[in-house]
Order: sequence, then structure tokens, then C-alpha cells
Amino acid sequence: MSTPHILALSGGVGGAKLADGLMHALDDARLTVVVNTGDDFTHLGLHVSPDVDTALYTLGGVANPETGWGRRDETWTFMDALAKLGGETWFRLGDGDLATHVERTRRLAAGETLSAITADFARRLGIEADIVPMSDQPLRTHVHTDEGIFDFQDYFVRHQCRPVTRSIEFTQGEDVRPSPAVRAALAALADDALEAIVICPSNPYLSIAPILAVPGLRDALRATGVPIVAVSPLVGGTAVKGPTAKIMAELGVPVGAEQIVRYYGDLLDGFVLDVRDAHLQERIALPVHVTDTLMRTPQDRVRVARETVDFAKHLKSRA
Ligand code: FO1
Repeated sequence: MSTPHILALSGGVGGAKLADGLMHALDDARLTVVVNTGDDFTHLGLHVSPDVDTALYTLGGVANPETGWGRRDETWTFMDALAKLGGETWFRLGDGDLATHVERTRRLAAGETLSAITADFARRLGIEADIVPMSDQPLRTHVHTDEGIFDFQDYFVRHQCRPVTRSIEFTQGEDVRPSPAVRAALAALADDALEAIVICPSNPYLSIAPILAVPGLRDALRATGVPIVAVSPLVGGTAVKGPTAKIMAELGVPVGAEQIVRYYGDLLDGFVLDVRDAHLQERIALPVHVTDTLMRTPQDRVRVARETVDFAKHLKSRA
């Protein structure tokens, strides 16, 4: 008998929390977390892969609990020394985090793929899930704003998401394709081991859209034929963290969970709606599970994960 398998799509902090909940909730099932790399960039000569690292640190139990990104108990000697030399300090790399970027950059230069390096880092952090970059080739997110076009981290960190978003663009070379680990996971899923695909509560426009923009990936997910369920990134009509609601307003779409469902379109079979938005349920033309989606504690993460998987399985049994 094949091992049951859950596939999750994740961006940054919110997505990683649910992925962590899934890892702890699944007793005998395997978890593959496909992570956005549209935010990756070269900084200070290093390959920084923020969402991959947020997944690694969160599932590895070493994430900074205050910021959600970076490592816990971090020290900042490198950053302080860099500041004294007049170096760039708008993007903060802690000393422990720096080791990740240095080692990743060295291994990429030696010819290893981002997927292989990430899998090895995950193993060394003792993570019992596959953390998989969406692609080994660069696909980058750019934000068109009233103040010009920004690379993602320029918009997000340097400008603190202040410029007004007009549109979001993904640039990619001709050879961009789902990473081998994503393709292997989808092949395993087609063997009927897959129980569900979960779209974590990450920003749909900035974090999940780049994953779905990898050529062939959206169709491959749909072709698995298993239930695809998204967990709402909005709680009480606004984002727990980050600019989801601000961007929706600036793009001129209604700011509400029902719009997220519309945005994902035919990809979804079900939607997990926060209890504070329960009144929107009648506007959603899909099966909906209403629950408290706020993940303040590790127990919350596991509870939301369990409810999401049970909901998806229920959809499967109805199919
Ligand atoms: N986010 C910030 O708001 N400020 C930072 O200085 C910052 C540094 C940073 C370093 C490494 C890393 O992996 C992530 C970091 N982030 C920082 C978070 C990151 O830019 C965003 O949260 C994600 O790209 C969006 O998901």
C-alpha cells in the first residue's frame, strides 16, 4: 500500500505555521511543502531564499518567534560591523542566518541545485517533511507601483510595502519548470497516495501566485484529481501579517475572503474560512469549513491543520 501524502503550497510566515501544524498533525502521512522562491534575491553577494528559510526554520523549530523570519536567539555582530563600514543594512541578516546564505551560495556555485541543498538543510535540521523549492530556475516577483517597479525585497522590506501596487509581474527564463522534487511528489500523488493539496494562508498575490506561475504547475496540481483546499489568509477581513488586504484594495478588488476564492478560481474544491468572516459563507460557491484560523500557539497550528485535512478528506469522499 502506498503512503498517504499531503502536498502544501506555502509562502512566508503564515504558510510556514500551517505547514508546521501539518507536519505535527499527520501521524502516518508524508508531507511535501512546495515553497515560493519568487522572493529570492542576491544580497551582499549571497543567494537569499527567504520563504525557503522561513519554512526550514519554522519546521526545524528554530524560527524567531517575534518576527517569524530568521532564527531564534539570533546575534547581530555581522550586521553591526557592516553598518560601521557603511554597508547596506536595510535587509537584516543575523549571524546564524548568515551561515545559511553563505553555505547555500557556496553549494549553488559548486553546481548543486536549490532543491538538493534545501533537502540537505532540512535533513540536518531534523525536519520530517520534504521542503521543496517550487523551481530550481529563477522566477522572480516584481511589484509595479505608483513609485516605479521594484524587485520584491525592495518593495517589501526596503520600502515596507508603502508604494501603491498597480500590478504584480513574474519574470522568468525560458527554462523555468517545477523542481524535480515537485514533479516527483506530483507523480507519487497521481499514484493515488495523495489525500489533499492544501494552499496555506500565505499572500495569494505575492506568495502563492509565483508558485502557480511556474509553467505547468497549476495544471499538474489540478490534474492530480485530489481535493485542493485553501485556508483563508484573511481574518476578520484583514491579513494577520503582511500586505494582503492593502494590495487587494490597491488592485481595486473587494477586500474579503470571497475574493480570494474568486482569485484562485477553478483550482479550488473547498475553502477554510475564518470564523470572524463566517457571514461571507453564502457568497462562496464552494464547500466551506468555518473555524478559528488564527495560529497563536503550536496547538492552534495542529488544530487548523487537522481540520483542514479532515475537511479535504470529506470532500474526497463526496467526489
Ligand atoms: N523582513 C523584514 O521585514 N526585514 C528584514 O530585514 C528581513 C530580513 C530577512 C532575512 C532573511 C530572511 O530569510 C528573511 C528576511 N525577512 C525580512 C523576511 C522576508 O523578506 C519576507 O518576510 C518574505 O520574503 C515574505 O514572505
